[in-house]
Amino acid sequence: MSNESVMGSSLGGDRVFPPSPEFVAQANVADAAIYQTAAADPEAYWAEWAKKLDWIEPWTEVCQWNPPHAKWFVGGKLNVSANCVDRHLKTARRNKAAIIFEGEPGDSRVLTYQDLWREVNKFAGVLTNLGVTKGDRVTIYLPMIPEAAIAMLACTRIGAIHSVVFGGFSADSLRERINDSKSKVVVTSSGSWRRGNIVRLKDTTDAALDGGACPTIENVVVLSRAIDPTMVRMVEGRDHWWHRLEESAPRLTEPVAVDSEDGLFILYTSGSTGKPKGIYHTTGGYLTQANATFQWTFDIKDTDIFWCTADVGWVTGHSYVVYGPLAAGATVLMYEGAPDWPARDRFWATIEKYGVSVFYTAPTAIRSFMKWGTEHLEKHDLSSLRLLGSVGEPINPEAWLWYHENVGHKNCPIVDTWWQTETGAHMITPLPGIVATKPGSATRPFPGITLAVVDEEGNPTPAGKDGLLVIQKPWPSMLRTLWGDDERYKNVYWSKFGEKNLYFAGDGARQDEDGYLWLLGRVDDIMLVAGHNISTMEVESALVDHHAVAEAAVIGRTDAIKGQAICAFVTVKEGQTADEALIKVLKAHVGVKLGPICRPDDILFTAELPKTRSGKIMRRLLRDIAEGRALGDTTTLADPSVVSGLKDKYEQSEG
Ligand code: 6R9
Repeated sequence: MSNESVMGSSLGGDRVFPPSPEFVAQANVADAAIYQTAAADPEAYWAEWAKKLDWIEPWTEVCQWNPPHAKWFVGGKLNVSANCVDRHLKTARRNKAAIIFEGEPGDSRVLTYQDLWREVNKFAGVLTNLGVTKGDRVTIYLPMIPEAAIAMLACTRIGAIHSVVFGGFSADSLRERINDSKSKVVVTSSGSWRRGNIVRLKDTTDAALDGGACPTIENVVVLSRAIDPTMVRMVEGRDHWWHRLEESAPRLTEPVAVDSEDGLFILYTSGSTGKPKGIYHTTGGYLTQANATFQWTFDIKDTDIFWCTADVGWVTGHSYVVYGPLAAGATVLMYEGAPDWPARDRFWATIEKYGVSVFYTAPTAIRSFMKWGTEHLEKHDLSSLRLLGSVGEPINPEAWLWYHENVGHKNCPIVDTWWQTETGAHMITPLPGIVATKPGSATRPFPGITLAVVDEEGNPTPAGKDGLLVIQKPWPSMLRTLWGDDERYKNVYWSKFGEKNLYFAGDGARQDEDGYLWLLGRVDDIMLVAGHNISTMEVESALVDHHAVAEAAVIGRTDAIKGQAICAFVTVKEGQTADEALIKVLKAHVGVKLGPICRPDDILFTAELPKTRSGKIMRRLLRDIAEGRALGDTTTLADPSVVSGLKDKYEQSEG
C-alpha cells in the first residue's frame, strides 16, 4: 500500500469550493481556531460537548483508555430519551415538529416534541409491562415510520438495549440477529409500503420465530400498518397489537438513570466473511458525538427541516434520523418508501412539499438521479435547500458536481461525511462554514478526532501517497466491542499495527498537499496491477466521468501476467448505446484520465449492479463472477437476481 499513487490528482481535486460569505456569516461555527483548540485538548473539547446534554449525575473522568477499550464520561448517569425528548418540553421546542412523516402512499403525520414525549412514555410502559428491564435486548424490525423512533427511544427510557434490524432483511437474517443478541421482545409491524406493494414484515417475523427458532423471544409487538388487521396471523400468548397493549399500559414512565457506559444499542453489520458483527455502542459518548456532529456538520438551526434518507436499520438512520436530530431539538423528516414511487420525482416533490432545508443522502442515490435525468428536478422548487450531505461511499467528483449544480443550484455547501457503524458518528467531514470543499474529498477530521494515513508498518505516509486510514485516539462514539465477541473486536480493528494501538478502519486513503483526505474505498477493493496499487474507486470515478456512463463497479481479477487485471461492470445512462465502440472509447477515456496502467482490460455492460440494501456495491461477488467461482454469500443483496444474470452474461462474453 505504500506505492506512489499512479493517478496523481485524478480524483478531481483541482477545483475548490469555498462557502459563500452569506453562508459563513450565519454558520454555527465559522472560526477555524476550533480545530487547534480541539486538537490541543480533545478531552476538554469533548467534555464541553457532553455538558450540553442533561446529566442525572456528573462524570468523574472524561476518558479512560485501556487499549483497545475506552470508557467516556466515566461515572456519569443520564437518560437518552430524556435528552432527546423531555428536555425540549421546557422550551419553545415543545410545540415544534420533532418528526414529520411522509408515508409512501402520501399519508402524512407530524409529531411535535410533546406528541413524541407522550408516545415514548406509552411505549416504554408497554415494554415494562412485557417484563423488559434495564440491559435487556429488544429487536426492532420496523419500516421507516415514526414508531421506529418511538420504539428506540422507549427502549432508552427504561435502559433496554435495542437491536434494529433493517425491514428489508430476510427471516434468516432476522433470526440470526435475534439469537445473537438474545432479545426478549421483537417489535414489528404487520406491513409497510414499498413501490406500491405491501411488504409483509409480520410474516417474515413469523418465519424467523416459528418452530421455536428464537428461544429467547417471549413477546412480539405488532404495529398495524398497510394490512387489514383481521388478515394478520397472531400467535396466542406471543403476539400482541401495539395499540391494544397501549390501552393497558401506564401513561407515564419515568426515564431511568443509565450509566454513561451502559449499552444503548447493538447494530449488526455484515462482516466480509462469516457471521455479522454486532457493533456495540454505549450511552454518554455516543449521544455526545451524535449531537455535536449533527449540529456542526449540518449547521443546524431551529428553523431547519432536516431530511436524512437513510433507513433506521443503518447506523446513519440511528445517528442522523433519530439520536442526533432529536438530541439537538431539530425537525427531522422520515419517508417510508422508494425514491421512484409513484414517479422519479418523489424526493424532489417531498423537498418542495415540506420545505426541506438540509438534505443528506448517499452517492448511490445521487447516481440513480443522474441516470434518471434532470427533468424530474426541474418540475420542483428546491429553493428551500441550503446544505447538502453525502454518506456511505466515496462520492465521485462527477456525482458531486451534478449534486452541487442540479440539487444545490450552486449555492449549497456539500458535506461529504466519512464514518462507519463502528465510529457511531461523523469522523471526517467539512465544517461547512469553515472548510472549502474539493469534489470527492471528505476534507478533514471533525474537531477532536485524531487520525492519519499510514503505511503497512503504521508510519504516516507523505502527501500524495496511498495508505491506510487509522484513528489514533479514542473518540466518544466509538464502538466498545463486538457483542459477545471481544476477541474478534481486538482482531478486526486493533491487531493490524500490533502495539501501536491504532484503530484500523479498513479503508484506503490519501492526504493531498493541503492535508485534504481522499477516501479510496475498502482496502479489500484495492487492486495490484503490475506492481501498482490501483483503487477500484478511482477507476470507477474515471468511468463515471464519461457522459455515457451512469454507474460503474471495478474489480481486480487474477491475471497470470499482471497479477490482477482490471475488470469493469458498467451501466449506461438512458438513451446511450452500450456497444463495442463505447467499450473502446471508455478504455481510452480511463487511460487518458488515469494513465495507461489503469485502462480496464474488460468492460461488461449491465443494467444493474449488485448492491447491498444500503446501496454499497458488492465487489466481492463481482470478483467471484470474474474469476468463475461459485457465488459467495448473497443474502445481504438488495436483488439477488442481479448477480445470477451477470454471471450468465459474463460467461457468455468470455465465449
Ligand atoms: C456511515 C456508513 C462504512 C464504510 C466505510 C467506507 C464507506 C462511508 C464514506 C465512505 C468514502 C464517505 N464510507 N462514508 N467512503 N467517503 N463519505 O456508511 O457506515 O455502513 O458501516 O459503512 O462505508 O468504506 O468504511 P457503514
